[in-house]
Amino acid sequence: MKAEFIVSDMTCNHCVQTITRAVQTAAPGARVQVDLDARRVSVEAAVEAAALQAAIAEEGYDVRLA
Ligand SMILES: [Cu+2]
Repeated sequence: MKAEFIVSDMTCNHCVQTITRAVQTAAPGARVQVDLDARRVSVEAAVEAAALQAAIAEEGYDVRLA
């Protein structure tokens, strides 16, 4: 499954690390690609997009499907 998210308050590499870790905890083995300038997170994982979105939101980020 592939999912694209916009994380509007992802502003620095610390955010990128936090979000990447949250996604990989929710979906072990997930492939995560981040475009910090576009505030975009692309994930390939065997987990539903809603679960990934919830994992990112739980870290305090404003996340929506792209
Ligand atoms: Cu940050």
